[in-house]
Amino acid sequence: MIVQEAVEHLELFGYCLLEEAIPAEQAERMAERYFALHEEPTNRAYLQNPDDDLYQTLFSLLNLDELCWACVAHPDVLAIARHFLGPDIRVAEACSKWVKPSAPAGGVHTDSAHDLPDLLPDTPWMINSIWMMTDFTEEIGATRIMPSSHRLRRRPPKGMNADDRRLLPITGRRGSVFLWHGGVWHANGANTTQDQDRMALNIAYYPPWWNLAREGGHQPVWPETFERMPKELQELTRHRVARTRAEFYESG
Ligand SMILES: O=C(O)CCC(=O)C(=O)O
Ligand SMILES: [Fe+2]
Repeated sequence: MIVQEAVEHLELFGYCLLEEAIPAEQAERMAERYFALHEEPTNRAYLQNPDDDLYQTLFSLLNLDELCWACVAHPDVLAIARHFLGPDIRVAEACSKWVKPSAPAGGVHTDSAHDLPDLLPDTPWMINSIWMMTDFTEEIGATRIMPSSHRLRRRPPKGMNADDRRLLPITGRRGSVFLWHGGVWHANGANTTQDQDRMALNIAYYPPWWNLAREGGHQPVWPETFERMPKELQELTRHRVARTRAEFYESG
């Protein structure tokens, strides 16, 4: 899908899919690396919820892994995000999301909307993305999205389940990426397989007026990481360089 088509699809349906945006072999290497990083005891501090074994989010990936850098700065993804958020976009966090066999579905939600008004803003406040590091099938826990729900500008009704038939599983081959508007209703699907693991790379883009300190768990870019980054990645992350979360997010 070319960028213009993807932009139109996202505008209308709240999401778009870029198939095989990186080679499958590259995604396989990344998946392998992320499974290992999740198992590393020293990385436990960066897990969103260390008590949830079946659905794991590992923050601080920009520091822990250089393989994700090419995805974060992928030209087509940046062009789509900039269309909605303006030229000076910022990357808030890159994290990996492992859905293990037997993991239940997540709750249906909008993103980064917890302290926004009931009538959600007309202006997009976030474009989120997920890279499929393993093939995404319905059974493995592909993300489910309700098309066009961002146009309602409200949160999903209480009690809406991820298996609601109005939600569409976003499936594709490893190496594909999909993007969505923060206001679209979505959830991770259940992994109903016995032996297949779902691995995703999740990267969130925000406009310059967004307060990046609002999200719990996000980690800063370490100065030594920042120094090694290519210029374009520095442009995207220069607003949150610090050694610890406290130093940056809890100082003001
Ligand atoms: O893991 C998933 O499929 C969904 C993750 C999600 O809701 C998010 O990154 O905002
Ligand atoms: Fe989400």
